[in-house]
Parts: sequence; structure tokens; C-alpha cells
Amino acid sequence: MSPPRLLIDIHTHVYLPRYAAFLRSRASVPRILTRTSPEGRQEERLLILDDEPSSGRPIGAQYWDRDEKLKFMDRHAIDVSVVSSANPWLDFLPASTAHQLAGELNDDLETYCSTGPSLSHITGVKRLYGFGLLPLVPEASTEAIISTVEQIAKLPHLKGVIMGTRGLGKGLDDNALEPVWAAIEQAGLVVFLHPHYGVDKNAWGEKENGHVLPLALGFPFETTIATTRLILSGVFDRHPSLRLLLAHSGGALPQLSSRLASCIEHDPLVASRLAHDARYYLGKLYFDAVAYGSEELGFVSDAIGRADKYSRSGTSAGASGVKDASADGAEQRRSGTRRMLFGTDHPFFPPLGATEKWKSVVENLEAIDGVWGWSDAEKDAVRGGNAFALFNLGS
Ligand code: 5CU
Repeated sequence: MSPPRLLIDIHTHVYLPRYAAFLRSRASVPRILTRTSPEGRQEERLLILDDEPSSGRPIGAQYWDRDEKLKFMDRHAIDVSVVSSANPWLDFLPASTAHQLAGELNDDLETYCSTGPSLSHITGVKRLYGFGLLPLVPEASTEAIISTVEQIAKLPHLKGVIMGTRGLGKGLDDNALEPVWAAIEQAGLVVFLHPHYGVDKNAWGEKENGHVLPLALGFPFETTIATTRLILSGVFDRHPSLRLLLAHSGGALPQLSSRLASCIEHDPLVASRLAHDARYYLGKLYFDAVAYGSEELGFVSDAIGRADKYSRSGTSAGASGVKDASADGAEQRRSGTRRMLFGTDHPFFPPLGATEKWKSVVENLEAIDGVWGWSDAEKDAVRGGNAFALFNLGS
């Protein structure tokens, strides 16, 4: 049976009230501060990035209030949202605080989803689901992290975990994370990999470019590096059922994947560690469709869709280790679309003026609609069918 036609937002954030209160109690970044605005009003400001101006940016109810999330969804005809805590999660906390807060916030998010509305036209499907949080910080014990994975797995409306790129402080290729990947794989949770730190700020030069370079380039480069390190560590060979969803369409990874494959091929140490050509692993990943352009989405689906050609298992691999292309270009593109999922990044990127719809959302929807070569069914899948299947929302 084909999945129902739904618009499902898998990249949408919240600072749950408990987390917002915690940020208000802090005197250093990340924090929420109250100040007197130039017009003399009391207003709250959010400071999460190390290098943002000390006045931060405006923050309001759209960051924590469920009714605001639902209003936003209604305004954009979004049926279902899979909501995740926004960065920087628990990264900055000592291990015991992170463990306790993770447990409390996971329970809060379950309540946020379970006590929310259901879809009126499909029995048993809620409008809100969530990604839980793990206490991934230096000094965290494996037991604490695994017990939190187990907690999330038991919460029926939490379908995965959102994760930054630092792991326990040494990145996601840290051997100490091995039992964590195993537990997540075993629990069937989806990992939503999301950036926060960007790359070395010296790369941005001295001109005042606001948030443009860290957000447009730093965030996706961070995801590119973290995912590449995961691939190089062999995590996907050891955990073939691990499901990882990449923010911002995987950053530059699709564009750089053949170069990555070539560099590995020329480095015997790394090449001997991996069971497959690097391009094969793209087909094991999921990508949000938060890329704002049709050409980029088409390119990503092509890069994902050819992954099977690069499997080294089976018999048809030639001397290069690459299988004969059995699928034509159209079939490749089709199979790539099965791993792409609509997202908005709400409440970030709000419109600058008063508009009914958010430009950032409209652009992402128009991008899906305009991809050359995607059929109507494939566009529907990216808009919601793939998320419905990945998160098993019909069960
Ligand atoms: O504007 C930003 O800083 C952000 C952020 O921090 N996290 C996110 O998901 N999108 C935009």
C-alpha cells in the first residue's frame, strides 16, 4: 500500500520550556538574556554561537510554544513535524547535569508530542513526533548514554535522537562511541546529525558578513567533515542497519564523494579499513531536502542513487571494484529520492518582514517541486512519504 500524501517536516526545532529556563539561568553562552531594546521595551535575546554579537538575536514564543509550532505548521500546510531540540543541546554541560537534563527533556518532548493533536484524516497518526537527546559530553559514562537510548526507545513518540558532531569531545569516529552506535542501531532509532560549531573562524576573514559564512558554509562543512570521519572509521560496515539523517542535504559530501573515494583509493591504510568504495556509503544515509534549490536537490539524489554501483559485495564488481552500471540514470535518480526528506529549519530563518508564509519554507517546497526528472510520486515521497516510512508513523 502506498503511504498517504502528507507534508512532513523532519528538520524543525524547539527549545523546550525547561531548556529555555535553563538557558535563562546562565551567565555565559549559550544563554537567553533579557535587555532593554532601543525602543525601551524589555526583550529576550538568544546567544548560542561563540562568535555572535553579544546582543544575540531576537527570541520569542515560536522557539518554545507548541501552539506557535502548530500555527506555523497550519500556515504552511505541514501535516506532521518530527521536532528536535535546537543546538547546542547538552554539549556544554558536565556529565551528570547532561544525563539528568537529557532524561527530563526526553520526557518533556514525549509529552509535547503525545498530548498534541492527531491528524484528522489518518487514524493513529499524531501531528508531532520527536528526536530525543543523549548526554553526549566528555566524561559521560557509556552506561548513562545507553540508558538514555533505552529511555528514548520506550517513548512511543520519539523516533530518533538528534546529535551534534563532537560526540564525547573527540568527534564521531571515537572508538568510545562504538557501544552507543550498537545501542542506537539495536533500538531502531534514527540519528539526526546536525551542526553547531562550524569551522575555524579564521577562515572567514575580517569583513563583517554577519551570520552568512558560518551558517551557509560553516554548518554544512562541519556536517561534511563529521560524516566523512564516520565513514572512514568503518561505522557503517560494523553497523549496517544504522540510520543516519544528515542536516542541510549532507553539506558538501555529495559533491565531494568521488574525490573522497579517489583519495581513499590512493591511501592503502584507509582503503584497507573499508569494505566498500566511499560512494557506496552515501546510499546508506538519509538527507534532508533543506538545500533551497532544485538543481542541488537533483544533484544530491543522483549522488545517492548511484551508491549501489560502488558496493564491493556480490559478483559484478570489476577490476576497479566498481559494479557495472545496471541502473540507468533515471532509475538511479529515483532510488536517490527515496532517501531525501522535506524540512524547514523552523524557527530559524524567520521572514524579515510581515508575510503570511516564510520564504525559507516556500523556497524549499518550490525546490522539490522544480527538480528536473523527479516524477510526481517521487516529489510526494520527498515531501512526506519517505518520512512516513523512515519513522514508521503508520504503526
Ligand atoms: O541561525 C542559526 O544559528 C541556526 C542554528 O543555530 N541552528 C539551526 O538549526 N539553524 C540555524
